[in-house]
Amino acid sequence: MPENTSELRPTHPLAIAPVVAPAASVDGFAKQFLQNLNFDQGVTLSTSDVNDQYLALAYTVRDYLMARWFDDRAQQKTQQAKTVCYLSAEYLLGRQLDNNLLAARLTDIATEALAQCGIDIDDLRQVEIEPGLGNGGLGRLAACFIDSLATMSVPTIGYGIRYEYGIFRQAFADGQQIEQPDAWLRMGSPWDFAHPEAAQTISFAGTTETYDDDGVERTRWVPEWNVLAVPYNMMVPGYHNGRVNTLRLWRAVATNAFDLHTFNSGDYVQSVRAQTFAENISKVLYPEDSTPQGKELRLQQQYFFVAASIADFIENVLPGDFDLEQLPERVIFQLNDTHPVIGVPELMRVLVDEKKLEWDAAWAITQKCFAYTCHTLLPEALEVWSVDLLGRLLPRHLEIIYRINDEFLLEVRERFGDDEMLIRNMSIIGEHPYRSVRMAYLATVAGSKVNGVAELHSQLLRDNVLKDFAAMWPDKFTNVTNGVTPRRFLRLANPDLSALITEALGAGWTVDLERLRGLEALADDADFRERFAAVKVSNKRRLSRVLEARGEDALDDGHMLDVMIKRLHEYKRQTLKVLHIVSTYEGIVSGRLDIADVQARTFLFGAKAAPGYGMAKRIIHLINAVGEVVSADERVQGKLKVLYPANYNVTLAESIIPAADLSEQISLAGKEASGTGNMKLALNGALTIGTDDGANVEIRKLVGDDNFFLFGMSEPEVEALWAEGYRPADFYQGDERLRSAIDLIAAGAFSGGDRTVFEPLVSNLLYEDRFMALADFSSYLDAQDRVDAAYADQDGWVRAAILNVARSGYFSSDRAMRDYLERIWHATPVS
Ligand code: 26W
Repeated sequence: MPENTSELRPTHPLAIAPVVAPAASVDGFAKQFLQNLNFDQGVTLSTSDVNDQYLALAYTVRDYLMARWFDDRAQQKTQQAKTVCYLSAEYLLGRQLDNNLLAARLTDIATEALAQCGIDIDDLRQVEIEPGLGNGGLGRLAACFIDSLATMSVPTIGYGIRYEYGIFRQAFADGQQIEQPDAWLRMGSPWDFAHPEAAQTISFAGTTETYDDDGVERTRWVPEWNVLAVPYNMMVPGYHNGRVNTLRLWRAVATNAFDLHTFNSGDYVQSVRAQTFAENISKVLYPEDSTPQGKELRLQQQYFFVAASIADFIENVLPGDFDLEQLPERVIFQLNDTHPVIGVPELMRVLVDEKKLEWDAAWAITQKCFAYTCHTLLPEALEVWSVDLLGRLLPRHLEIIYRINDEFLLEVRERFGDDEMLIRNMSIIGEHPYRSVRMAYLATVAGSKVNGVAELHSQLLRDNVLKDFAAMWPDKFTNVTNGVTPRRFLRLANPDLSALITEALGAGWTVDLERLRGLEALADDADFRERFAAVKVSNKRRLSRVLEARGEDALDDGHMLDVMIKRLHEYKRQTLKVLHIVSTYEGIVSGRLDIADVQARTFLFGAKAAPGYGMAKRIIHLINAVGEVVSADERVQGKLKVLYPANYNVTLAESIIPAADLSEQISLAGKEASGTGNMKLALNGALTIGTDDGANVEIRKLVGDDNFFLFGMSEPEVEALWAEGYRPADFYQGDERLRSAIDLIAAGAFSGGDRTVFEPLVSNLLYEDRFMALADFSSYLDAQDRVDAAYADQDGWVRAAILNVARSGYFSSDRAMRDYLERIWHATPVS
């Protein structure tokens, strides 16, 4: 990029003056909006359509945040403060407009200014397509974390991938999931800024060679091909503190996009092959959220964004003459699961091969610069890459990993002697079923800290998954229980409850959620309970309108809203929820249950299944099939209703969560690392029915046993039953309710009498049931009876709901960030 070499110096007063935000007034906003509509969007108000108006509105909100963004980015370059670089392959951001309006205190001004232009801001809200750059928990957590870090004025750069296609759009055909591409960029993306001038060249494949460098033997990588990584910056505004951090997402572009010679030879397809090949890297998000497919493109994606991010930070954030020995003082790279861990050998390559540091010095720096968060307990979710693939795509990195492993195993031998079994178990290189690199082990060896995302999860990491490493480095292991941002999931999603809380406690809770404790006393205040209950009813009405606008059924007044919203996975046990619905239905139609005693319920599901996950897709089919029959059967007199709106995402969650009465957190104990939906629902006054799994344990401890419906085996009980040999059929035989429910499904009651449709699902339950839904069934149904009884006492229920809100302040992502800052990052907010 040519330097600006002219001798000219800015003299015009405006060129010298600092950039100032437009006037934060209705007039100022209207002026800026119309200016953007006319000059940026190129239309007049009268000829503009809602998309033009939405884009112009977005540009206008950006303009108000821009000045602070410039300052914060300039300060980032000059400051001495440590920067948190959050490396995540996923960011489930949700819609940006309202969050940015709220952060910049512009919501009322914008609403009025647009109204004076004859525009209802709510019409523009609906236009925004949420950037679905994530699968589920991990991606949404990253979004909550960067929101908190901005609100807490912590210098942060979120690094990730700007997928052209995000998580697929889910639709149902005959109750079965079908996937459609998520072309989220088609109507424009007003919230990000391309910076091709800061593009990084990312290399792949090729070979390595050693050479003599003034008597020092060095290695260089001779790559075969490369692509350009072009950064797109998104604003991450803090709440009411004026800070604006940056989310820097990388897009892949071909270095030589077009081969004119090949084109002129008439082979048009060949001439652009490089382009399509390169752009494939950031084309689409992998829709798996637990079972890595080990695809080469996925590894390309991981290396692509991590290599670009490390180069960007060293070249564009650090001052030119920065002494890399001091790197750990200036940055912490947080690994959001193992997906970015290839960054470890990449930093080593940069420090040793390019910056010519000694290996040991480079390793010391690298270990201090990385920390690793594990988000799963499922062995199949732990990524491994074959040495064949890694060696072919990143030959130099494999060499570096081998050396890291050799030195690590030497340390193991020194500490624990020549215990070959231990060496084989701890080696970063696994031998079976094929030689592979165990990315979680690499992250653990390289990371300064390793944390789980809930107390139980972190304990299981220490005791099981990474026990040998915890024995070797007990101090390296810690826990930081997840959190969620109260700005999006309470202040924005539930404005009525927010107003009620602010009236009672003042507005400080939005950035200090522990203040919700002040509501405890009001749980005994009948008037407050009444107003709290009224808010829940109005939230249900709002959800009903959202569902009807989507052509779905509305909610029935008087129904308890029983919500299960999360990715579809067998360990989360949506099947157990279906067995409860079928058992209640069977009880009513068989007369086993007196319908008068049955609490009217609407069961609302939201869940996407990874496209390649067959059993998960069958469970989706079963939910829709059961829903169809149960909701339409006269005999249940409308007392049971099943709703399953398609394409569950952040925007839909923001409508469902404030309306929920009951939060289903029913995973098999020891399988859900934490959960975050559980926190959002409790914060919005839903009561939880759940197992002692993940963060449920901490929610139950804080809200109190009386305000939580616990059921099922504990993790040790699960281990014990598994060890003694689990026979699901025994539980089928042992429980008449369970048998009747399963027999109904097996008989084809929900598939037009066709027994074959759900046979695979039924036989899996009876003969395998890896996640023990049958073992926990009776305890679950007993707990559901307790729920019915509790809900019948509305005053008691509302009291418990208020206590859930009051005692959930701990689950703020601000608190989680404070834990990371103190215990892992050793970084501080800047004034
Ligand atoms: C395909 C590879 C893969 C494997 C695991 C992709 C994505 C993952 C993620 C780690 C899965 C995930 O989202 N885990 C969830 O992370 C949340 C945030 O910490 C937790 O609250 C959930 O319990 C956990 O399932």
